[in-house]
Amino acid sequence: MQDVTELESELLGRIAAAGSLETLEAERVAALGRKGRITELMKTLGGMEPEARKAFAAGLNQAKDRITDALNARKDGLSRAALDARLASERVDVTLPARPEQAGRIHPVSQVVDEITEIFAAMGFNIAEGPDIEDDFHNFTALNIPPDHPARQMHDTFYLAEKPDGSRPVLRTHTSPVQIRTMQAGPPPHRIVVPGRTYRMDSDATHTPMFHQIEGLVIDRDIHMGHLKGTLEEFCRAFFEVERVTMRFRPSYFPFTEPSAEVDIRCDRSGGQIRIGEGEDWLEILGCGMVHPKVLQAVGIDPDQWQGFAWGMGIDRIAMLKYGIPDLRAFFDADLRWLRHYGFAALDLPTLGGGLSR
Ligand code: 2NL
Repeated sequence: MQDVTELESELLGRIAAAGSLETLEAERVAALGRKGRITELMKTLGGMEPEARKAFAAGLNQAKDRITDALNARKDGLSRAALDARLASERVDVTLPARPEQAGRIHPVSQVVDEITEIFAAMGFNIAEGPDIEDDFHNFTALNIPPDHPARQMHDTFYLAEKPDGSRPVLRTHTSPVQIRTMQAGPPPHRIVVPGRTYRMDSDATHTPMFHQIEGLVIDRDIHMGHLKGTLEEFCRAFFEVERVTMRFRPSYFPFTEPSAEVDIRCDRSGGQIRIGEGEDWLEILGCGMVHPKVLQAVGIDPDQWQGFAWGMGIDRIAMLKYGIPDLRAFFDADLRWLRHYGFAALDLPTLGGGLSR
């Protein structure tokens, strides 16, 4: 029978020499596995005289413990070395400039969202976001949209599968549910802008089933339409990058505002392109109004103490207008040639000081 001390030093030598986790595992199986060399010696204990067995078992167990310790220590060392090697191979110098031919471009929709949020952030608004999948209360009921309103019809709204409680989630048809959630989450005053994706069952040359909206909401004491007009006028000047814009408020109707208005700005359409702030024509850019008392009541705000105004605009059409993009559907084709042409440089973030679209 092989001397245990001799076997131990042989096995320890093999463990120390194992150069990878795979060969180390093979050494473990060869020593301690079911047919391993230590295990085979253990099996001979049964046939020994009691005295001899006691002494041999003690030595064998100690050898086994030392081999187990050596295996674990070697495994730690090899794992650490493997991790170090992987980290070294994955090392990237993030300070290197991007290669221009590989740099991505900012989509015009993202650019316009960045511009608009920059303008309102500078006026003291917070930016709020919320889920694309909404429930009936946040998308409709809280906004004073009654059960028989056309917007709730199956052919206008994307309904998801019925839940166990019988309710049906919807893809939000506007970003207003985010304002509802914000008003539920904390007390007034509120000043927020909400950009995001919205969904309606509509698809033709000028409508896509997913489109982008940005809405704004102000709730405070003694808020009136003068605040609404001043805020939107300031926004238009900044967004269209002109000295003055002439605005026109036309009476309109939304279930969630009273009174409601649509806003047009002066423009010139002669010469095949639209110029903002001059000329004889009008361009509709957004809808707005004073928040309906029923909407305030739905979120537990007392309309006798607090008032507010809100507005909403479509981003996609405004982006086409501002940047002279002719075809809406190309927005969502992910065509790299289109993005290279109409996209914006990734690090040129729009700022009021540095210029929005330069
Ligand atoms: C449009 C018109 C509008 C609102 C959106 C709103 C939200 C709350 C309460 C009251 Cl929580 N109003 N949003 C108000 C007026 C118009 O959007 O033409 N959007 C594309």
